[in-house]
Amino acid sequence: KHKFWETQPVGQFKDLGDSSLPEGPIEQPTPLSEVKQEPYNLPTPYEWITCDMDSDEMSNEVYALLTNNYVEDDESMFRFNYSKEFLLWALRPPGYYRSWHIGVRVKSSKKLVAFITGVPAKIRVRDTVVVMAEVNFLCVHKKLRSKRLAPVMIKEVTRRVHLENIWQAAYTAGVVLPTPITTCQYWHRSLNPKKLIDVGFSRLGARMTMSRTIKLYKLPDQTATPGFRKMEPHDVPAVTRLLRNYLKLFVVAPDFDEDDVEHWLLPKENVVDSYLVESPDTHEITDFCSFYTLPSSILGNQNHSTLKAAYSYYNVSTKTPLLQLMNDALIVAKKNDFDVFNALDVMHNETFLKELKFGPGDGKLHYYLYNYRLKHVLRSSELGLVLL
Ligand code: YNC
Ligand code: MG
Repeated sequence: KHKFWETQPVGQFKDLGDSSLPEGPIEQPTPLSEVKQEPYNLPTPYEWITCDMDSDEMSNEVYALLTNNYVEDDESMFRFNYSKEFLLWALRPPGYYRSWHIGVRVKSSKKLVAFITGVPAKIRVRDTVVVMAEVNFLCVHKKLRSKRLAPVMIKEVTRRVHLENIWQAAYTAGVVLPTPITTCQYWHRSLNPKKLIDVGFSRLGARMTMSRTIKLYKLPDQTATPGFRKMEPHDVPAVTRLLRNYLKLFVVAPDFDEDDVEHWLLPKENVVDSYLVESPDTHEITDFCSFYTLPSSILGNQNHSTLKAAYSYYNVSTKTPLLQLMNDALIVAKKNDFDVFNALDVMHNETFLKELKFGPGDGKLHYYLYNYRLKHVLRSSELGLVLL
Protein backbone atom coordinates (compact mmCIF):
# COMPACT_ATOMS: atom_id res chain seq x y z
CA LYS A 1 0.00 0.00 0.00
CA HIS A 2 2.79 2.45 0.90
CA LYS A 3 5.54 1.29 -1.45
CA PHE A 4 7.83 4.15 -0.39
CA TRP A 5 6.99 4.61 3.28
CA GLU A 6 7.28 0.84 3.93
CA THR A 7 11.00 1.17 3.16
CA GLN A 8 11.62 4.05 5.59
CA PRO A 9 12.60 4.03 9.28
CA VAL A 10 9.22 5.13 10.57
CA GLY A 11 6.68 3.39 12.78
CA GLN A 12 4.88 0.83 10.61
CA PHE A 13 1.15 0.08 10.92
CA LYS A 14 1.85 -3.59 11.63
CA ASP A 15 3.81 -2.58 14.76
CA LEU A 16 0.99 -0.48 16.27
CA GLY A 17 0.23 -1.83 19.69
CA ASP A 18 3.47 -3.87 19.90
CA SER A 19 4.80 -2.33 23.09
CA SER A 20 7.72 -4.79 23.18
CA LEU A 21 9.45 -2.54 20.62
CA PRO A 22 11.67 0.01 22.38
CA GLU A 23 11.00 3.74 22.31
CA GLY A 24 13.66 5.82 20.50
CA PRO A 25 15.68 5.79 17.26
CA ILE A 26 14.73 3.02 14.79
CA GLU A 27 18.10 3.07 12.96
CA GLN A 28 21.48 4.08 14.38
CA PRO A 29 23.48 6.91 12.72
CA THR A 30 26.16 5.86 10.25
CA PRO A 31 29.59 7.54 9.90
CA LEU A 32 29.20 10.67 7.74
CA SER A 33 31.67 9.16 5.23
CA GLU A 34 29.05 6.46 4.58
CA VAL A 35 26.30 8.97 3.75
CA LYS A 36 25.72 9.07 -0.01
CA GLN A 37 27.79 12.00 -1.33
CA GLU A 38 25.90 12.64 -4.58
CA PRO A 39 22.27 13.74 -4.94
CA TYR A 40 19.63 11.14 -5.85
CA ASN A 41 18.81 10.78 -9.53
CA LEU A 42 15.92 12.76 -10.93
CA PRO A 43 14.13 11.98 -14.22
CA THR A 44 16.36 13.48 -16.97
CA PRO A 45 14.31 16.63 -17.70
CA TYR A 46 14.90 17.87 -14.13
CA GLU A 47 17.77 19.10 -11.95
CA TRP A 48 18.30 19.84 -8.25
CA ILE A 49 18.94 23.34 -7.00
CA THR A 50 19.66 24.72 -3.57
CA CYS A 51 17.31 27.67 -3.18
CA ASP A 52 19.04 30.81 -1.94
CA MET A 53 16.15 32.33 0.00
CA ASP A 54 18.20 35.53 0.53
CA SER A 55 17.82 36.19 -3.18
CA ASP A 56 14.67 38.12 -4.01
CA GLU A 57 14.38 36.39 -7.36
CA MET A 58 14.63 32.90 -5.81
CA SER A 59 12.19 33.60 -2.97
CA ASN A 60 9.72 35.03 -5.51
CA GLU A 61 9.91 31.80 -7.54
CA VAL A 62 9.33 29.70 -4.42
CA TYR A 63 6.44 31.95 -3.42
CA ALA A 64 4.86 31.58 -6.86
CA LEU A 65 5.23 27.76 -6.92
CA LEU A 66 3.57 27.43 -3.50
CA THR A 67 0.86 30.03 -4.19
CA ASN A 68 -0.26 28.07 -7.22
CA ASN A 69 0.44 24.46 -6.19
CA TYR A 70 0.53 24.03 -2.40
CA VAL A 71 -2.08 22.57 -0.03
CA GLU A 72 -5.79 22.88 -0.88
CA ASP A 73 -8.86 21.70 1.01
CA ASP A 74 -10.64 18.59 -0.29
CA GLU A 75 -13.17 20.62 -2.31
CA SER A 76 -10.51 22.93 -3.85
CA MET A 77 -12.15 26.05 -2.48
CA PHE A 78 -9.06 27.39 -0.69
CA ARG A 79 -5.28 27.09 -1.10
CA PHE A 80 -2.68 28.14 1.49
CA ASN A 81 -1.02 31.39 0.49
CA TYR A 82 2.05 31.69 2.74
CA SER A 83 3.45 35.19 2.24
CA LYS A 84 7.03 35.75 1.13
CA GLU A 85 7.92 37.31 4.49
CA PHE A 86 6.42 34.27 6.22
CA LEU A 87 8.50 31.88 4.11
CA LEU A 88 11.68 33.81 4.88
CA TRP A 89 10.84 33.60 8.59
CA ALA A 90 9.88 29.91 8.48
CA LEU A 91 13.00 28.90 6.54
CA ARG A 92 15.74 30.93 8.27
CA PRO A 93 15.57 30.18 12.01
CA PRO A 94 18.73 30.11 14.16
CA GLY A 95 21.26 27.64 12.75
CA TYR A 96 19.36 26.97 9.50
CA TYR A 97 21.10 25.19 6.61
CA ARG A 98 20.81 26.66 3.14
CA SER A 99 21.36 23.15 1.73
CA TRP A 100 17.98 22.08 3.23
CA HIS A 101 16.04 24.49 0.97
CA ILE A 102 15.72 22.23 -2.02
CA GLY A 103 14.20 22.94 -5.41
CA VAL A 104 13.72 20.97 -8.62
CA ARG A 105 13.83 22.83 -11.93
CA VAL A 106 13.18 21.88 -15.54
CA LYS A 107 16.69 21.88 -17.05
CA SER A 108 15.61 23.43 -20.36
CA SER A 109 13.38 26.25 -19.12
CA LYS A 110 14.80 26.65 -15.57
CA LYS A 111 11.21 26.67 -14.29
CA LEU A 112 10.88 25.70 -10.59
CA VAL A 113 8.52 22.71 -10.37
CA ALA A 114 9.07 21.17 -6.94
CA PHE A 115 10.24 22.15 -3.47
CA ILE A 116 10.94 20.66 -0.04
CA THR A 117 12.56 22.18 3.03
CA GLY A 118 13.97 21.35 6.41
CA VAL A 119 14.96 23.55 9.32
CA PRO A 120 16.79 22.39 12.45
CA ALA A 121 14.96 22.19 15.78
CA LYS A 122 15.60 20.69 19.20
CA ILE A 123 12.58 18.58 20.08
CA ARG A 124 12.10 16.86 23.41
CA VAL A 125 10.47 13.44 23.45
CA ARG A 126 9.70 12.61 27.09
CA ASP A 127 13.11 13.18 28.81
CA THR A 128 15.29 13.20 25.71
CA VAL A 129 16.09 16.31 23.67
CA VAL A 130 16.72 15.29 20.05
CA VAL A 131 18.10 17.55 17.32
CA MET A 132 15.74 17.09 14.40
CA ALA A 133 14.82 18.53 11.03
CA GLU A 134 11.34 19.97 10.73
CA VAL A 135 10.35 19.13 7.16
CA ASN A 136 7.75 21.30 5.46
CA PHE A 137 6.64 22.88 2.16
CA LEU A 138 6.83 19.66 0.14
CA CYS A 139 5.26 20.66 -3.15
CA VAL A 140 5.17 19.20 -6.65
CA HIS A 141 3.72 21.25 -9.49
CA LYS A 142 0.13 20.19 -10.30
CA LYS A 143 1.16 19.00 -13.77
CA LEU A 144 3.83 16.63 -12.36
CA ARG A 145 1.74 14.83 -9.75
CA SER A 146 1.62 11.04 -9.25
CA LYS A 147 4.99 10.47 -10.96
CA ARG A 148 6.74 9.37 -7.74
CA LEU A 149 8.73 12.60 -7.51
CA ALA A 150 7.79 13.07 -3.85
CA PRO A 151 9.74 10.00 -2.63
CA VAL A 152 12.88 11.27 -4.41
CA MET A 153 12.46 14.69 -2.81
CA ILE A 154 12.05 13.11 0.61
CA LYS A 155 15.13 10.89 0.12
CA GLU A 156 17.19 13.90 -1.00
CA VAL A 157 16.22 16.07 1.99
CA THR A 158 16.97 13.07 4.23
CA ARG A 159 20.44 12.72 2.67
CA ARG A 160 21.18 16.42 3.21
CA VAL A 161 19.93 16.23 6.81
CA HIS A 162 22.19 13.20 7.42
CA LEU A 163 25.17 15.15 6.01
CA GLU A 164 24.71 17.53 8.97
CA ASN A 165 24.81 14.54 11.33
CA ILE A 166 21.09 14.83 12.11
CA TRP A 167 19.09 11.58 12.03
CA GLN A 168 15.53 12.41 13.10
CA ALA A 169 12.77 14.61 11.70
CA ALA A 170 9.29 15.90 12.58
CA TYR A 171 6.60 16.73 10.04
CA THR A 172 2.84 17.01 9.64
CA ALA A 173 0.52 16.08 6.79
CA GLY A 174 -3.18 16.02 6.05
CA VAL A 175 -2.78 12.50 4.65
CA VAL A 176 -2.39 9.30 6.68
CA LEU A 177 1.09 7.80 6.37
CA PRO A 178 2.92 5.22 8.49
CA THR A 179 2.43 6.14 11.37
CA PRO A 180 1.03 9.22 13.13
CA ILE A 181 2.36 9.94 16.64
CA THR A 182 -0.93 11.78 17.09
CA THR A 183 -3.84 13.06 15.03
CA CYS A 184 -5.19 16.55 15.65
CA GLN A 185 -8.25 18.41 14.58
CA TYR A 186 -8.47 22.06 13.52
CA TRP A 187 -11.12 24.24 15.12
CA HIS A 188 -12.25 27.54 13.61
CA ARG A 189 -13.54 30.66 15.36
CA SER A 190 -15.40 33.02 13.01
CA LEU A 191 -14.35 36.65 13.32
CA ASN A 192 -15.99 37.88 10.10
CA PRO A 193 -18.90 35.44 9.77
CA LYS A 194 -20.54 37.18 6.82
CA LYS A 195 -17.44 36.87 4.65
CA LEU A 196 -16.84 33.27 5.80
CA ILE A 197 -20.36 32.35 4.76
CA ASP A 198 -20.18 34.33 1.49
CA VAL A 199 -17.03 32.46 0.40
CA GLY A 200 -18.29 29.03 1.48
CA PHE A 201 -15.88 28.60 4.41
CA SER A 202 -18.83 28.21 6.78
CA ARG A 203 -22.60 27.91 6.50
CA LEU A 204 -25.48 29.58 8.27
CA GLY A 205 -26.50 27.31 11.14
CA ALA A 206 -29.94 25.78 11.28
CA ARG A 207 -32.56 28.32 12.40
CA MET A 208 -29.96 31.12 12.18
CA THR A 209 -30.20 34.39 10.27
CA MET A 210 -27.18 36.38 9.14
CA SER A 211 -27.83 39.08 11.73
CA ARG A 212 -28.14 36.55 14.58
CA THR A 213 -24.91 34.92 13.39
CA ILE A 214 -23.06 38.24 13.32
CA LYS A 215 -24.29 38.96 16.85
CA LEU A 216 -23.25 35.49 18.05
CA TYR A 217 -19.63 36.07 17.01
CA LYS A 218 -19.39 39.74 18.06
CA LEU A 219 -16.40 40.53 20.28
CA PRO A 220 -15.63 43.48 22.59
CA ASP A 221 -13.55 46.32 21.10
CA GLN A 222 -11.03 46.22 23.96
CA THR A 223 -9.13 43.38 25.62
CA ALA A 224 -10.20 42.52 29.19
CA THR A 225 -6.92 41.65 30.93
CA PRO A 226 -5.05 44.45 32.74
CA GLY A 227 -1.43 44.48 31.55
CA PHE A 228 -2.19 42.68 28.25
CA ARG A 229 0.24 44.05 25.63
CA LYS A 230 2.34 43.11 22.60
CA MET A 231 5.58 41.24 23.33
CA GLU A 232 8.76 43.38 22.96
CA PRO A 233 12.43 42.43 22.52
CA HIS A 234 13.24 42.94 26.22
CA ASP A 235 10.59 40.28 27.07
CA VAL A 236 12.55 37.44 25.42
CA PRO A 237 14.16 36.09 28.64
CA ALA A 238 10.87 36.15 30.63
CA VAL A 239 8.85 34.59 27.79
CA THR A 240 11.50 31.89 27.35
CA ARG A 241 11.26 30.97 31.05
CA LEU A 242 7.46 30.96 30.95
CA LEU A 243 7.30 28.85 27.80
CA ARG A 244 10.04 26.36 28.80
CA ASN A 245 8.28 25.76 32.07
CA TYR A 246 4.92 25.23 30.35
CA LEU A 247 6.17 22.94 27.57
CA LYS A 248 7.48 20.49 30.23
CA LEU A 249 3.88 19.32 30.57
CA PHE A 250 3.84 17.66 27.14
CA VAL A 251 5.30 14.40 25.83
CA VAL A 252 6.63 15.94 22.59
CA ALA A 253 7.53 19.65 22.55
CA PRO A 254 10.20 22.00 21.24
CA ASP A 255 13.16 22.80 23.51
CA PHE A 256 13.27 26.56 22.93
CA ASP A 257 16.19 28.73 24.03
CA GLU A 258 16.21 32.54 23.99
CA ASP A 259 17.44 32.68 20.39
CA ASP A 260 14.55 30.44 19.31
CA VAL A 261 12.02 32.57 21.19
CA GLU A 262 13.45 35.73 19.66
CA HIS A 263 13.10 34.23 16.19
CA TRP A 264 9.81 32.33 16.50
CA LEU A 265 7.83 34.52 18.89
CA LEU A 266 8.93 38.14 18.71
CA PRO A 267 6.16 39.89 16.73
CA LYS A 268 6.85 40.22 13.01
CA GLU A 269 4.29 42.22 11.04
CA ASN A 270 1.94 40.00 9.01
CA VAL A 271 3.86 36.89 10.11
CA VAL A 272 3.64 36.27 13.85
CA ASP A 273 1.94 38.11 16.70
CA SER A 274 2.64 37.62 20.40
CA TYR A 275 0.98 39.20 23.40
CA LEU A 276 1.68 38.81 27.08
CA VAL A 277 0.32 39.84 30.44
CA GLU A 278 2.63 41.99 32.55
CA SER A 279 1.31 42.20 36.09
CA PRO A 280 0.47 45.88 36.77
CA ASP A 281 1.78 45.47 40.34
CA THR A 282 4.85 43.27 40.11
CA HIS A 283 5.70 43.71 36.39
CA GLU A 284 6.05 39.95 36.28
CA ILE A 285 5.24 38.29 32.91
CA THR A 286 2.51 35.82 33.87
CA ASP A 287 0.78 34.81 30.64
CA PHE A 288 1.48 34.66 26.93
CA CYS A 289 -0.35 33.99 23.69
CA SER A 290 0.67 33.99 20.03
CA PHE A 291 -0.65 33.30 16.55
CA TYR A 292 0.77 33.29 13.05
CA THR A 293 -0.68 34.78 9.87
CA LEU A 294 -1.45 32.37 7.06
CA PRO A 295 -3.89 33.61 4.42
CA SER A 296 -5.59 31.27 1.98
CA SER A 297 -6.41 32.11 -1.62
CA ILE A 298 -10.13 31.79 -2.25
CA LEU A 299 -10.47 29.90 -5.51
CA GLY A 300 -13.18 31.14 -7.87
CA ASN A 301 -15.15 33.65 -5.83
CA GLN A 302 -16.31 36.85 -7.51
CA ASN A 303 -16.17 39.03 -4.42
CA HIS A 304 -13.21 37.86 -2.36
CA SER A 305 -9.71 36.62 -3.24
CA THR A 306 -8.13 35.97 0.18
CA LEU A 307 -9.16 34.65 3.54
CA LYS A 308 -7.09 36.19 6.33
CA ALA A 309 -6.55 33.47 8.94
CA ALA A 310 -4.75 33.55 12.29
CA TYR A 311 -3.38 30.23 13.59
CA SER A 312 -2.97 29.71 17.32
CA TYR A 313 0.73 29.09 18.05
CA TYR A 314 2.02 28.84 21.66
CA ASN A 315 -0.10 29.99 24.62
CA VAL A 316 0.78 29.90 28.33
CA SER A 317 -1.47 30.85 31.21
CA THR A 318 -0.30 30.96 34.84
CA LYS A 319 -2.45 33.79 36.31
CA THR A 320 -4.97 34.84 33.66
CA PRO A 321 -7.46 32.05 32.92
CA LEU A 322 -6.62 30.55 29.51
CA LEU A 323 -10.19 31.23 28.39
CA GLN A 324 -9.84 34.97 29.09
CA LEU A 325 -6.35 35.11 27.56
CA MET A 326 -7.57 33.49 24.34
CA ASN A 327 -10.64 35.73 24.24
CA ASP A 328 -8.22 38.66 24.30
CA ALA A 329 -6.29 37.01 21.46
CA LEU A 330 -9.53 36.82 19.47
CA ILE A 331 -10.18 40.51 20.17
CA VAL A 332 -6.78 41.63 18.88
CA ALA A 333 -7.07 39.30 15.87
CA LYS A 334 -10.47 40.78 15.01
CA LYS A 335 -9.03 44.31 15.39
CA ASN A 336 -6.27 43.36 12.98
CA ASP A 337 -8.84 42.34 10.39
CA PHE A 338 -8.47 38.56 10.51
CA ASP A 339 -11.51 36.70 9.17
CA VAL A 340 -11.01 33.53 11.20
CA PHE A 341 -8.93 32.27 14.12
CA ASN A 342 -7.84 28.63 13.85
CA ALA A 343 -6.52 26.35 16.58
CA LEU A 344 -5.55 22.70 16.85
CA ASP A 345 -6.76 20.61 19.79
CA VAL A 346 -3.15 20.40 21.09
CA MET A 347 -1.82 21.32 24.55
CA HIS A 348 -4.64 22.77 26.70
CA ASN A 349 -6.58 24.18 23.75
CA GLU A 350 -9.56 21.88 24.36
CA THR A 351 -10.31 23.86 27.52
CA PHE A 352 -11.31 26.97 25.56
CA LEU A 353 -12.39 25.84 22.07
CA LYS A 354 -16.10 25.17 22.67
CA GLU A 355 -16.61 27.95 25.16
CA LEU A 356 -15.07 30.56 22.85
CA LYS A 357 -17.32 29.42 19.95
CA PHE A 358 -14.75 27.59 17.87
CA GLY A 359 -16.36 24.94 15.67
CA PRO A 360 -14.65 21.69 14.60
CA GLY A 361 -13.23 21.65 11.08
CA ASP A 362 -13.31 18.75 8.67
CA GLY A 363 -9.94 17.29 7.85
CA LYS A 364 -7.32 16.20 10.34
CA LEU A 365 -3.67 17.01 10.81
CA HIS A 366 -1.39 14.06 11.46
CA TYR A 367 1.97 14.49 13.22
CA TYR A 368 4.95 12.24 12.41
CA LEU A 369 8.48 11.55 13.56
CA TYR A 370 11.10 10.10 11.19
CA ASN A 371 13.44 7.49 12.67
CA TYR A 372 11.99 7.75 16.17
CA ARG A 373 9.48 5.26 17.54
CA LEU A 374 6.96 5.96 20.28
CA LYS A 375 5.44 3.03 22.14
CA HIS A 376 1.94 4.49 22.04
CA VAL A 377 -0.04 6.91 19.94
CA LEU A 378 -0.41 10.19 21.87
CA ARG A 379 -3.57 12.08 22.69
CA SER A 380 -3.50 15.44 20.89
CA SER A 381 -3.46 17.15 24.30
CA GLU A 382 -0.11 15.44 25.02
CA LEU A 383 1.47 17.25 22.07
CA GLY A 384 3.26 20.55 22.73
CA LEU A 385 4.48 21.18 19.18
CA VAL A 386 2.98 23.45 16.51
CA LEU A 387 4.52 23.28 13.04
CA LEU A 388 3.86 25.95 10.39
C1 YNC B 1 3.06 13.97 2.23
N1 YNC B 1 2.34 15.08 2.41
O1 YNC B 1 2.12 8.42 0.36
P1 YNC B 1 3.68 5.69 -0.66
S1 YNC B 1 2.96 18.33 4.11
C2 YNC B 1 4.82 12.59 2.90
N2 YNC B 1 4.08 13.71 3.08
O2 YNC B 1 4.21 7.19 -0.99
P2 YNC B 1 4.11 11.07 -5.81
C3 YNC B 1 3.62 11.95 1.06
N3 YNC B 1 4.62 11.70 1.91
O3 YNC B 1 2.37 5.87 0.09
P3 YNC B 1 2.46 13.42 -5.65
C4 YNC B 1 2.81 13.09 1.16
N4 YNC B 1 1.91 13.08 0.16
O4 YNC B 1 3.48 4.98 -1.97
C5 YNC B 1 2.15 11.97 -0.53
N5 YNC B 1 3.16 11.30 0.00
O5 YNC B 1 4.70 5.08 0.21
C6 YNC B 1 3.71 10.01 -0.45
N6 YNC B 1 0.45 18.33 -3.02
O6 YNC B 1 4.53 10.28 -4.49
C7 YNC B 1 2.63 9.03 -0.81
N7 YNC B 1 2.12 19.20 0.30
O7 YNC B 1 5.21 11.96 -6.21
C8 YNC B 1 3.36 8.07 -1.72
O8 YNC B 1 2.85 11.91 -5.27
C9 YNC B 1 4.27 9.01 -2.49
O9 YNC B 1 2.88 13.72 -7.05
C10 YNC B 1 3.64 9.42 -3.82
O10 YNC B 1 3.33 14.32 -4.66
C11 YNC B 1 2.97 14.48 -3.31
O11 YNC B 1 5.17 19.46 3.51
C12 YNC B 1 2.87 15.97 -3.00
O12 YNC B 1 -0.03 18.64 0.12
C13 YNC B 1 2.40 16.12 -1.53
O13 YNC B 1 2.40 18.95 -3.96
C14 YNC B 1 4.23 16.59 -3.18
O14 YNC B 1 0.66 15.94 -3.95
C15 YNC B 1 1.87 16.63 -3.97
O15 YNC B 1 1.02 13.62 -5.31
C16 YNC B 1 1.61 18.10 -3.65
O16 YNC B 1 3.63 10.13 -6.86
C17 YNC B 1 0.00 19.68 -2.62
O17 YNC B 1 4.44 10.20 -1.68
C18 YNC B 1 0.85 20.21 -1.48
C19 YNC B 1 0.93 19.27 -0.30
C20 YNC B 1 2.43 18.40 1.48
C21 YNC B 1 2.38 19.25 2.73
C22 YNC B 1 4.66 18.60 4.14
C23 YNC B 1 5.47 17.68 5.05
C24 YNC B 1 6.21 16.71 4.15
C25 YNC B 1 6.94 15.65 4.94
C26 YNC B 1 7.69 14.70 4.01
C27 YNC B 1 8.35 13.57 4.76
C28 YNC B 1 9.59 14.03 5.49
C29 YNC B 1 10.30 12.86 6.16
C30 YNC B 1 11.54 13.28 6.94
C31 YNC B 1 12.74 13.59 6.01
C32 YNC B 1 14.04 13.94 6.79
C33 YNC B 1 14.50 12.71 7.48
C34 YNC B 1 15.75 12.88 8.29
C35 YNC B 1 16.62 12.60 9.04
MG1 MG C 1 5.07 13.11 -8.81
